[in-house]
Amino acid sequence: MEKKIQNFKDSFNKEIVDFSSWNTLEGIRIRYLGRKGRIADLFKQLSALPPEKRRAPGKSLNELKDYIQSRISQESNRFAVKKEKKLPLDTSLSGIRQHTGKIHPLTKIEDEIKDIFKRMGFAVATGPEVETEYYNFDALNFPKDHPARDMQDTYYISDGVLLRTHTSPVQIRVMESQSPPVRVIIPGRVYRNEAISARSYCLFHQVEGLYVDKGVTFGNLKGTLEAFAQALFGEGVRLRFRPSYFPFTEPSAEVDISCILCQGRGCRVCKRTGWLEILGAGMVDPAVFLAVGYDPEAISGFAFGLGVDRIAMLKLGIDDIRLFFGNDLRFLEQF
Ligand code: 2NM
Repeated sequence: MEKKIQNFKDSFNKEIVDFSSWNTLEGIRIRYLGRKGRIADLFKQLSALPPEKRRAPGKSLNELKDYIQSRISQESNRFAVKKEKKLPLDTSLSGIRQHTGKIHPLTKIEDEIKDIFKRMGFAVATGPEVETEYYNFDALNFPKDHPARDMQDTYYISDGVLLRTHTSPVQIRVMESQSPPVRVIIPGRVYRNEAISARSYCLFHQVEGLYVDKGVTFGNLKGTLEAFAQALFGEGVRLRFRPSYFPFTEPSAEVDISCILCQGRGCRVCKRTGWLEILGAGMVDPAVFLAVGYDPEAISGFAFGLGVDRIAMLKLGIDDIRLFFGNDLRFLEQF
């Protein structure tokens, strides 16, 4: 019995030295340690011996089993390392794609708009998206019964606290904190309870501007907006001012640019008018200056507001505003 055990150990040692692949290592394991392998066979022979003769060979057999197990796991570890090191580089395999982050199309257009006004000397200010009714409406000369204040149209957080419907409250905050001259733009998210469709969403992005100083005129407003529109849409773009009404400006205007898709000839996007409405603007109402403690007899100013989402849709050829908020890479990767 002891002799058999020693013979198996010798033959095992010979086999384990020159195995050449996983298959033969696994073959060796099965041959020696398998359920019907040589070790199992020896255990069977052992149990055939009378109990008093089992002790010594039993001990040797268990030692052999442990030895074989540890040698096999040693070799299999070494073989795994060898395999890793020796694998040739397969240059025909496709690589592991690194997804690079991108700037969101809305952010891109907002950055372009900000850069143009910065070059004209405007500072950039921001403020809270959760506002008080005072900053969002009262200080901006919205009468108490104005439809925009309706519970149906504005998201109220609690009594007198709401999600801002425009970035104009930040203009109030800026004017409260400094005296003229003021030359500032305010980009940011705003919220309105609209029926959601391809053209309107419950949140969108604005850039509003404010310029207050001695002797600021409507002519200054026209020149500023024309320079802005030509920088954003190209030298050839023309502007059209239509009389309008806003509570915080008097006089007020809606501002159109000549259609950037058909150059004003008339197409589907401009609904055959040749014009696209992109801005609201006007001369700041004296009531707003009084609310922030400015003297409307001493200074004047203009203000304007534009929707970043709509301009981004026009410039990038996007036909559904909801795509901006879907967080869908198939859309976002295109810009
Ligand atoms: C617009 C259109 C016209 C505006 C006015 C003011 C303020 F604070 F000076 F009164 N902020 N924003 C304004 C004026 C905004 O957006 C379509």
